[in-house]
Amino acid sequence: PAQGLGPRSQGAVQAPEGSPASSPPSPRGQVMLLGDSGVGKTCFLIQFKDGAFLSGTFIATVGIDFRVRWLQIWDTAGQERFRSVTHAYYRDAQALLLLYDITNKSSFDNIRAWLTEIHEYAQRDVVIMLLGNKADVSSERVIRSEDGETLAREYGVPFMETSAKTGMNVELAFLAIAKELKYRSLWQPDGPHFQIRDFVESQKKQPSCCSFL
Ligand SMILES: Nc1nc2c(ncn2[C@@H]2O[C@H](COP(=O)(O)OP(=O)(O)O)[C@@H](O)[C@H]2O)c(=O)[nH]1
Ligand SMILES: [Mg+2]
Repeated sequence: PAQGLGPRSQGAVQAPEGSPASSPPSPRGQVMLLGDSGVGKTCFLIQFKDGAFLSGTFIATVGIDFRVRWLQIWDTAGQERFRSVTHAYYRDAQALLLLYDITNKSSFDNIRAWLTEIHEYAQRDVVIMLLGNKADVSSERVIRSEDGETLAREYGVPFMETSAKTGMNVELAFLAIAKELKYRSLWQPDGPHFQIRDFVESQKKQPSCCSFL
């Protein structure tokens, strides 16, 4: 399994609205979490940062913003309605983690709208990863793993199912992004090759049961 970003030693930076504008400008890899309200974006970040899962809606309206090594990660909050993310945010992002909830069909159906928006406003070479979150709740699953895979293939983006609760594939998502951004920044014609989709496919874990539902 993938290891190595060591986020837990880093302090959190509280930023109202998760605004990138509140962070000092830097050459960091900027990573933004997107997806409908309730899909688990904030929990996903807290699991990565602290190794903890917080249930409930305590942080529903506040985004968090923190750094891990050279990644700067921010969360969108209160902007999850379609076309409500400030377009400047997209411009600054080098990578986007796009989440849906495998127990919520509309969050999955909205992924196409999110991708349309991303293609309109984000940097052309932005790294996108599609994540089907809450994979631990197999009893309430309404979106099959294959459906996520098919959609991801259609858009040419890597895909995994994740759980902000158990931590499944959470660190891997950031590790894959970090590797891809680093690879791009160091790219040389004869240099080593890195394919984010192959990396994710070779490292990702599957939910323990019922993924064929
Ligand atoms: N079972 C389970 N619940 C989750 C998971 N991720 C988030 N949740 C719950 O889903 C709700 C919304 O999570 P939150 O992070 O606030 O979503 P956000 O609006 O996208 O930031 C909360 O009640 C979380 O406890 C997960 O992976 N598994
Ligand atoms: Mg949130």
